[in-house]
Amino acid sequence: MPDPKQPRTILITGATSGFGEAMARLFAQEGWRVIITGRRRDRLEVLKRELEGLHGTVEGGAVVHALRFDVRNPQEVERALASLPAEWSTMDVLVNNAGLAAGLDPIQDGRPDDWERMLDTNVKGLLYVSRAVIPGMIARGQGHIINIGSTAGKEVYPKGNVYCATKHAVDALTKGMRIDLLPHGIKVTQVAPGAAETEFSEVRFHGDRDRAKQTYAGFTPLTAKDVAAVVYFAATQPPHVCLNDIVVTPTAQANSTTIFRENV
Ligand code: NDP
Ligand code: 8X3
Repeated sequence: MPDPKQPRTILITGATSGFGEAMARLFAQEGWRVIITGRRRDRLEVLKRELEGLHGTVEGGAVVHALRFDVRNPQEVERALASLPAEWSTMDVLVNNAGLAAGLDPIQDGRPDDWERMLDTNVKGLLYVSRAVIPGMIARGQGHIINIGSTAGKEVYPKGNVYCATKHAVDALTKGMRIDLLPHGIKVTQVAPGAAETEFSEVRFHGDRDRAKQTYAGFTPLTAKDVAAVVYFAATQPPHVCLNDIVVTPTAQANSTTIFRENV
């Protein structure tokens, strides 16, 4: 059971933008020790400096530790996590957030390199990071894994094919992890957001900002802060409470395929 007097430690994958960055800001503000990760070293360094400037240190130690790695590379993942100083290596919470969509095409027109990026990041990357973190949680007899799924993991939408498949996999892996980790006192939660305006659509449309903007035309999407608040809520329940699965959408969105857009 976590000692309520000790600051808690969270590792967030994909903290260089969007949900992960908003989570890093919120957890640091609330006094957590935050391990931020991603591939873009410059962004990690800027965020670490900013959060330490805002929140100083926790009990004489730094409030943020930055780790650069690509979740798709199992050796990089292992090396990065093994490099953590002892005081950072006892994570209370892991958020598997790093992920992306690449392309929005009918299956017959999909690009295999897009498929590989999505499968390698959203499914295999989540597994590699979890595999590196879970043994420590088992040894400590406690921990919490929060997987960022999607409404795309609940229902498939037109042209969503492979992205939806990866998020259905996250849904299944979350359930499987919860069963397997039950005897070890480890909580496993899925947070499954609907449409949220981050860098997600710019990445999906290979940098086409105008097309990305159209994704959110005529309704108010979720913000990264909205999703961070839900993750924080899940992470701060009492030890005997596990939120298994949280679907959060904009008010204008009913499910993966139904968004009410005004004047569009
Ligand atoms: P962003 O594009 O803003 O952020 C994605 C993050 O993932 C970045 O920090 C990026 O960091 C990181 N990332 C991507 N690929 C890798 C990789 N190979 N290795 C390490 N880190 C990686 O998108 P969001 O914040 O919106 O997305 C976060 C998660 O939420 C994703 O899993 C996404 O599928 C999911 N989601 C998004 C929704 C939305 O509408 N926005 C809705 C539902 C779920 P870097 O490039 O520095 O490596
Ligand atoms: C992101 C939400 O609807 O673009 O997972 O797939 S959606």
